[in-house]
Amino acid sequence: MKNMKNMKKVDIIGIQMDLGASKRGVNMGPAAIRHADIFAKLDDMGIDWRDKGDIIPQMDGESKPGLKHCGQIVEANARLYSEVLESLKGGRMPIVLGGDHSVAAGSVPAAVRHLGAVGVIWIDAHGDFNNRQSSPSGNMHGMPFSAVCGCGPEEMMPYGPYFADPRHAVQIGARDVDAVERQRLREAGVTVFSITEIDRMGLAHVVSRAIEIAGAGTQGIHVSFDIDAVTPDEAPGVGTPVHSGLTVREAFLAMEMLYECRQVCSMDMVEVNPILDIQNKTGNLACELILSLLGKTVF
Ligand SMILES: [Mn+2]
Repeated sequence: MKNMKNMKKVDIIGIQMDLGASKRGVNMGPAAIRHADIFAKLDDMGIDWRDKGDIIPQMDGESKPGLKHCGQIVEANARLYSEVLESLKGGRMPIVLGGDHSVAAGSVPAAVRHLGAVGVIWIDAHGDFNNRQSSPSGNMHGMPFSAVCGCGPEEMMPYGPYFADPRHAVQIGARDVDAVERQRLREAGVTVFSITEIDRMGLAHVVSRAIEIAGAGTQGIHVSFDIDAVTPDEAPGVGTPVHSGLTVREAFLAMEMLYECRQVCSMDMVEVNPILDIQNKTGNLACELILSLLGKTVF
């Protein structure tokens, strides 16, 4: 493993993407997280941060059958890929503010390109493991986990074979997964800790297993956090809410354990939708979870 101990240099990269989702509004997610005073709080923690601004998708682009807004998503993700790669090369930890979850198809391959083998921990109510054929909607935010694991759609990964190995890919918090998607996750060899396993084994046990699976034999762990993993009573600003999710404390515990493992190389915080939120409750929570992953503790 490359030395990621005390990595206190952080780059914030926003991407105003909402073309992968069915509802508009997550393009304002980066602003919501910034308005939660993320930079003042990073200063308080003594973290050296840079704000690399927001990537804004182009106005027009191609759609393909089964891949809505494919052209714009792939083009914006290519810019995200370059930014994430540049940060990693400079020894800085990229934190990507989405945007819908399709942006992970730009960030994860950059981490793989830079570090070689990278484990992925995907914290989400959904599987995000569809491809063009299996997706019922054609919404590309339901496909990035599949894409970064090399299971398609190929259009989302134009950078070269910078895939995460599904044997080091872990899903945490699933509670709304299509039947075909479930089959695809199994066949790919992704480890899934659904909300039921979390209930049975406890979040701490699940996360320590996830760190073992994603971290053993890899050069780093990419954490992709979809805020809809958290129960919608606590995170109402999401486009695809699913009842009975992670509690806020479970989400913080996951972040604290991921900080302590010292293997996290990069992170996405996605799907904050300010239009659907209540007084930026979800934006504030997303901000605090990022800080927790960077080492903010309660005591
Ligand atoms: Mn997602």
